Amino acid sequence: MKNSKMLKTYYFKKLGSTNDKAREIGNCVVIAETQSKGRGRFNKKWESPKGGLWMSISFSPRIDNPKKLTFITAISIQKIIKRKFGADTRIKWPNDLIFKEKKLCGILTDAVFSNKIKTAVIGIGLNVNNDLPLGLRRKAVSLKDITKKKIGIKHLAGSITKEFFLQYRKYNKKNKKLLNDLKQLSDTIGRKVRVKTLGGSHYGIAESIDEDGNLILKLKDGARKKITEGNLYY
Ligand code: BT5
Repeated sequence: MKNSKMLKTYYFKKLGSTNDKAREIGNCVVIAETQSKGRGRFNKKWESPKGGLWMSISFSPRIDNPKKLTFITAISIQKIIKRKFGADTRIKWPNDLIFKEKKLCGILTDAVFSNKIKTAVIGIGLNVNNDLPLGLRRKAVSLKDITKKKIGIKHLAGSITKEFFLQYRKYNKKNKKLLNDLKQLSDTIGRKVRVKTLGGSHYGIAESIDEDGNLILKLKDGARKKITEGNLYY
């Protein structure tokens, strides 16, 4: 499945999580007005009030690394936001789109593995016309805040899906190009960061992203540490 035109889009008023529904239906796009169990990585809560874009794309990719599907999605949304609204967003490793230090969009790629990925579900949480809960206002932002305009959600979702498949085809066999483009748009490379992983916290300079999409941290003593996943704090 490579063509967005082949995917049917399903709209719901309310769901637990669009990722779960998209996995259940398969080969589709699912959009919900609100989610009661919207989730981020490590089962963190994703706030999904009315007015935001909460969507998932489910398909069988040829790319067998979920991180890379997340990167392609982030690059696609970055491009759409630049093209439509003139706003420059940057990509915070591994799955956020940031505007002026605030989180505009988060991506959660769930993959069902065999020895290659069988099905991937790419969940996109993009703050559009929605208000943000008080607790998030210092660190999150919406397109409404940026553009001062109300934005058509369905149309935006269509543009994102189309752009995603365009970029997916472009990067399908071009790993180097994907990582180079990602680095160009990276908000993370060069920054002093703290990474909280299951194994503990690590401090260092985010030096690079390796060919598998891992973050390479340069530690105080000059040694390199490969970070496969974790929460990043600047
Ligand atoms: C993410 O996780 O950023 C991935 C979010 C993916 C959400 C989409 S919505 C459609 C689909 N269906 C789902 O159930 N999920 C996907 P992570 O990097 O772990 O970030 C989670 C953190 O982001 C939370 O702990 C909060 O601090 C913050 N957060 C929660 N809701 C937010 C929001 N609406 N806008 C900005 N930040 C938010």
